[in-house]
Amino acid sequence: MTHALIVIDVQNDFCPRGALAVSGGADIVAGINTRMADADAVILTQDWHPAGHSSFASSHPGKAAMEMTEMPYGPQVLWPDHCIQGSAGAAFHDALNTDRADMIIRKGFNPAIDSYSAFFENDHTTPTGLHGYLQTRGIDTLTMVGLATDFCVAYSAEDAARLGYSVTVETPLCRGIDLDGSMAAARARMQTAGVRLRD
Ligand code: VGL
Ligand code: ZN
Repeated sequence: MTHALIVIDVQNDFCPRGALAVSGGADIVAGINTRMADADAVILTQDWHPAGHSSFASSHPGKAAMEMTEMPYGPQVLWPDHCIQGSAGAAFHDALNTDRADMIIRKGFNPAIDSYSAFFENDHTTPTGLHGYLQTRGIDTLTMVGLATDFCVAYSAEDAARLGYSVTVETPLCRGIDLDGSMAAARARMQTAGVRLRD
């Protein structure tokens, strides 16, 4: 068993005062740093959008943030502008121990497709490359923590379980957005996919 800790999107824009602040987002950072000690590998993900990204409400005239739209790949929540490449909001939280990371994987850089999951873009087809990286390192067991529980953490965990990894989400080291029941729905989907939720 070779075990990786996958730290999802612990970035300023998902923390208090950020553009898409997740309630309590900064409270998990110290615990995540501690959790790094017993992992064989630590991987960080970084939401990394070009300006004018298609997931931004500002790119859809007449639409407001948190409304839905239809994309060629299915329904999509429209977000406030966030995690713009190179911006302070896209940087990791200052207190996150980024030195411990073996790899940082960026996602959401394709202007036309959002990417919640660390494994596939939201078309569920375009790979990010993380699966290949984990396979070539012989990593088979994943612990996931970070932001947001009901979007990027959940999508990553579901994809990982479907790809055959043994996956645990440590919910005390995650925080969620909870938009229209998205937290309960995400928890149910993760469990159906075979993800272990450690509450
Ligand atoms: C996320 C919404 C948009 C996340 C990223 O990290 O959960 N949510 N982009
Ligand atoms: Zn995003």
